[in-house]
Amino acid sequence: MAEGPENPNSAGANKPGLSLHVPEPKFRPGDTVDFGHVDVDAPGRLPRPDESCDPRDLTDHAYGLVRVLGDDDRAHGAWDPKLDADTLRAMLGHMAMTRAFDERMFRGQRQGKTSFYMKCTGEEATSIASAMALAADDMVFPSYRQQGILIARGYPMIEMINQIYSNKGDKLKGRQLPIMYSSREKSFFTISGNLATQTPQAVGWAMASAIKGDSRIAATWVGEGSTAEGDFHAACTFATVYNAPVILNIVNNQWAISSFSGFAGAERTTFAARALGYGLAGLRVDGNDALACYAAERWAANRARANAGPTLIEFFTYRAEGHSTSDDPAGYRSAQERSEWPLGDPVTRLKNHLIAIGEWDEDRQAEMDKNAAEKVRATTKEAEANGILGHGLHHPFHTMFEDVFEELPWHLQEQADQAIKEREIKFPGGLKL
Ligand SMILES: Cc1ncc(C[n+]2csc(CCOP(=O)(O)OP(=O)(O)O)c2C)c(N)n1
Ligand SMILES: [Mg+2]
Repeated sequence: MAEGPENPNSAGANKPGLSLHVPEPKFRPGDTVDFGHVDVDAPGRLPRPDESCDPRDLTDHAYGLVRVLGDDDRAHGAWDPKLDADTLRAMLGHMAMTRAFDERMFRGQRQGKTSFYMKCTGEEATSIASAMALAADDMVFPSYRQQGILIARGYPMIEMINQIYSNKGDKLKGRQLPIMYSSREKSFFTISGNLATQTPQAVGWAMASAIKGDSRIAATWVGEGSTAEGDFHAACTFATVYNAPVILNIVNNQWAISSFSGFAGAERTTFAARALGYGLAGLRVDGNDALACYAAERWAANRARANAGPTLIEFFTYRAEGHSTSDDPAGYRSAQERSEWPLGDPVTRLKNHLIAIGEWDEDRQAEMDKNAAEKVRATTKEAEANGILGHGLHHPFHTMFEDVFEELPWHLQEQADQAIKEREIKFPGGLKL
């Protein structure tokens, strides 16, 4: 068709100019924060459908919020997992330990003992309570903020610290960025820094488990920002097409470093509602309510184990601290957000619940916190004997060329020799390599 005013489809004459919407967070540094726009469901409002239900029966669950713990610190409604007091105390213990661990490792980075650390403050329930709802040998494909899973699964803390320090005790030989753990024994898949790659891997693993007639399911955790990656959508497609026994957990802590969740689509709909379009079961859950996190994950695990289908869970939470030790959130968001966040703190809420049901008190909490800090302190000391950043007690330099080929090919041998020579020039008589 010809260009020009005679063509009704051409640009120009009498047509409104198109405009693009660029999301902008509600609050910037210095702003007063009001979370009045955040819909917070009453605890116990949503029913708990049968695990084998049609995903279409979960529309309310994808837009609402599954909550159990009320402002009265009591458990409410059909999603109450009715855990015994010992299990609740164990859950609180893992959460307290994770918080103590994060505090110490963060300080260790500031002291120059490691180059990098990431805390999960405020998000502990999304990994710990959910991991406790799985079987110990279900395969997990976490992101970098689920250290709570390793703590809940009893992974030795010394191994975590050795990895963070990249020292001679580090089983991964310093080849992974600090905190990118891996444990075959704990069915904990190697963490990758390439966002969202773990999601199709989890689905693929779950498909293989089903093909083999195994009974183990897979679960993955991914940040809300990372759901904008194509990998996440490929994962959803494969999961729904093959009815893979998998749980896709989205941790919506509302920030992706300095980008707010709007850039991943949060202004338009909920992350749980993504499930509807794929025909996946979708649940949106109060991520700071440990009982709700446990109940939702158990529901999804039961569904997967019964071959009733995959589930996508959105844990609605808030990243209480910086993205990592390389980040300063004061530069891009209001400091008031943390205190104004309406869903509170997951550790405090679980503690208050245990107190409300007469199974805990402040003295025991203080003792628990003290013991956690002491265990972390002692283990840190033990790990430091294996070396910290820059003290030369790491794996020998040439090991970076090993473990790929059975025999080192000549060109890599050449590169290794050259690298070692350069290092000797740079640090004459210094580091033993
Ligand atoms: C493919 C890819 N793109 C970008 C990055 C850089 N990056 C690392 S973490 C991060 C933010 C991720 O945010 P989110 O998914 O919300 O997870 P959170 O950190 O909040 O747990 C970005 C952009 C990366 N590691 N990989
Ligand atoms: Mg995030």
